[in-house]
Amino acid sequence: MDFSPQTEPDQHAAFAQALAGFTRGRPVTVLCHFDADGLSAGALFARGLARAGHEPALRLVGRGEDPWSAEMGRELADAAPGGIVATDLGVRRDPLAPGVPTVLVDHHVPQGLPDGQTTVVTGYGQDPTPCSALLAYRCLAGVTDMDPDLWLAALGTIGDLGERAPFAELAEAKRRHGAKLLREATSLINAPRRSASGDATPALHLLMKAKGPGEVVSGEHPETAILQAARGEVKAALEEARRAPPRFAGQVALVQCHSPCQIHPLLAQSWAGRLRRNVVIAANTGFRPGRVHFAARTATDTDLVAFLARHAPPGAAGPAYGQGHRQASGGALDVEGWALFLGGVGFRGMG
Ligand SMILES: [Mn+2]
Repeated sequence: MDFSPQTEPDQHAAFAQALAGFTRGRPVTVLCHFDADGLSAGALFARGLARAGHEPALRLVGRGEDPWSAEMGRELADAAPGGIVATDLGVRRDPLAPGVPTVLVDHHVPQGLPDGQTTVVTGYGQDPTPCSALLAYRCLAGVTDMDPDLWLAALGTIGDLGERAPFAELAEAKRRHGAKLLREATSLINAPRRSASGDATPALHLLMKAKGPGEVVSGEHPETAILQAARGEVKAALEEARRAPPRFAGQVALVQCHSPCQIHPLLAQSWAGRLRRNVVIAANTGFRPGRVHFAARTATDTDLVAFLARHAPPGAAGPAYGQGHRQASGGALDVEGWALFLGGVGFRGMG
């Protein structure tokens, strides 16, 4: 794909121009991903657009939902918004809703580039690469006063890139609020995405209510207790899963768990830190009925995307199989496909 990285002035100009093309007098639909970066970006757009005189309508895109699905297309067409802002949800070629002016604000590898009615603001290719919340903050700061919401940009940045990410906005937020408070708020906002329900609605409500990170953690809003419970649930599930010893076939270490929580990436990550000569695969048979979800991580030179492509079970691997990058990949297979995969990797009589 022919793609050249955008500069910050490019991003400002693209966003301002797209916003000017929105139909006034109609609400603006804001679609966001459900991790700390996506939620913070969504809250930033909702707050900033309202301040700039628009009427934002937030729509969280939850676990298992595809913003480019036919269902979402119908929902957007029915809402007939004056414009759409979709953030932290990727960049693809097709329009989200034909005929509706749209801006995609994102930092993942673009899967295709749209034309015409869809504007792309992406951090992809920029060094250092800003996350979605930071892009949201910067885009809106060109349009309205965003200073009171700087902490939201920091939450998203810490969520995706860690508290040492080299951005002036993050440094300023740490100076104002302290790294510890921002870290704790980020951890709470990120908790629901791995819980059994996967429902991040309370996290988004809390980000819309709170005037700062102190209000996210204080407990003065009822959502905080819900987020704490989600975090506790995930922690307990991970601790339980970590007791199972890995099994080995050549270079591959396999850890299995059975949990409704999305703990397989955390489990793979934690074993990859200990088994530094192995490709670690953590499989979760309890996440979706009839499916085996797995995460692969490694500290070795093995390219996991190539490894998984080499071992793809014929006919069973869908589009979600083997995405990601060299050191972090994964997928989901049905039970038969999983048994084939395990056999191919060298585990006999399992599955
Ligand atoms: Mn992100």
